[in-house]
Amino acid sequence: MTDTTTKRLKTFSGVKPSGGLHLGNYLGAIKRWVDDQDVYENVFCIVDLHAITVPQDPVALRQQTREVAAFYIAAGLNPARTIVFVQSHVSAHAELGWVLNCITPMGWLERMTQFKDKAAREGDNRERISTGLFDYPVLMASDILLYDANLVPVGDDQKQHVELTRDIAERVNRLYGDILVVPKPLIAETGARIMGLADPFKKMSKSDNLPGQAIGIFDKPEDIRKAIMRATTDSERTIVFDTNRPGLYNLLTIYQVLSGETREQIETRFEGKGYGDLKRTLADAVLDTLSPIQARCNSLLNSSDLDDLLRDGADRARVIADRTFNRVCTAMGLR
Ligand code: AQP
Repeated sequence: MTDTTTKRLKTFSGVKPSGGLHLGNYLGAIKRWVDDQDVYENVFCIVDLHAITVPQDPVALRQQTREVAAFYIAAGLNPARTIVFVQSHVSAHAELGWVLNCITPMGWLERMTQFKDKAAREGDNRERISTGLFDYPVLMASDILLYDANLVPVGDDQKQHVELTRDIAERVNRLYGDILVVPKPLIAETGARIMGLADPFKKMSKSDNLPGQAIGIFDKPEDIRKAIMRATTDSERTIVFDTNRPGLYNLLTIYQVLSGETREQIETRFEGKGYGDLKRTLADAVLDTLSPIQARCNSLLNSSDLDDLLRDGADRARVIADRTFNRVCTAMGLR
């Protein structure tokens, strides 16, 4: 379907409140949403229904949901221009999710690498894996399709799920007429896959408990500095962007996204210098970025304004989502 209601392209994306936000979430997703905020018409969500695909403590989930929302706004999303809301507050997400379940073949979900990775972590204990974890890419398709999003700004790990969303939308359009906008993933050239600091072969992730692996957005400055100073590198001497040196490459990539400098400028800056210099400069850059955001977050978390903003965001999102859901229901004979 071609959307003619607005001149600006529409975006939709979200973050799961499944644990502490980390630098990868910020650099791979949220920072880019903020940077491009005026280019697109945006809807950004805290996807709490995705978080419950693995067990969550209710008190912690509520707190994490508010933290993600506060972080969006503290990082620079302007709720007057951009719709920010919590997924479970708009019932059409789950409703369209069910309808799309009935259209999506199991085989498509069995091919999703993120499910295979997460299921593999449980080993033989398949009883512990929820149906929701298997099925969550369909709910993600519902999230995106409800807002007629043209573009989905995500990190590299979500690309396959956006491709699945395209397949689902195309199938619906083939079966029921041209009723859904087919979206595309929007993935940054730099920073779309921030790796762990301790093990740079694994992506930085909320659910990874390896000490020093992730930089938590709300970590104390001394802990952030310590994690960076202890980051795994190698025994070579030059500081250059080399994908065969994954620890160094990752640190330089983080610095590149934060500083906005080119690779050439960065290599020149660190010519003749050692890892200690690079790590100290990087730690300063991370703290310079995160400290003011943390301060703004803390004041939002202590205010009821945040809850009012989320209520307003859900009211605005609901109008759009219900319209799309009704369009699908009508086309399928459910109205
Ligand atoms: N390491 C990363 N580098 C760049 N981008 C990343 N994203 C996640 N990790 C990195 C992007 O952040 C957005 C929100 O991710 P999510 O909360 O939906 O879940 P995820 O991708 O599964 O992230 P985590 O942190 O690894 O969560 P857990 O451990 O709970 O599964 C997405 O755009 C994602 O691409």
